Amino acid sequence: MATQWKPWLLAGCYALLSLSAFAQTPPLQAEMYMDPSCPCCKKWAAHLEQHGFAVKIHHVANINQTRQQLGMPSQYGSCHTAKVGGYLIEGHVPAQDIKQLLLQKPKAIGLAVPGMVTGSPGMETPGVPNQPYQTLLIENHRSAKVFANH
Ligand SMILES: [Cu+2]
Repeated sequence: MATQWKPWLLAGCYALLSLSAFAQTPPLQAEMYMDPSCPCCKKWAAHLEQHGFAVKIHHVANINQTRQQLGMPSQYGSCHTAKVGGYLIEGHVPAQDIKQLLLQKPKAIGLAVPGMVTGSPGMETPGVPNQPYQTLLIENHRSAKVFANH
């Protein structure tokens, strides 16, 4: 039997289409691992949320161990590690760098801002001048290169 013309069905499809067209793009998902007592980690999570990320926080007792388990080389370590789009993001990496990474999709472990740099997102300290820093692209366990200068 031939499919009958069902205008109401078509109207329903258009309604769905226009709904999805006007809906906001889905937020970028970040899974973040941090020590619950880390205030600058929370500030970095807020920074990501301000830039359109949905952040799911996992509290861990030993972030060094978790970082190692996730696969971020410990020499690039900072206070928190996040998983975003198949990459690992270590430390106070600016949201714009993560978005750039997701656009470029290089073959890499992820990005890192090692240590705790004053002035990086979540590490802003009133009265203390911002330090210049670099976001590193961690290619593998032996090599890394500069991804962005800040
Ligand atoms: Cu920190």
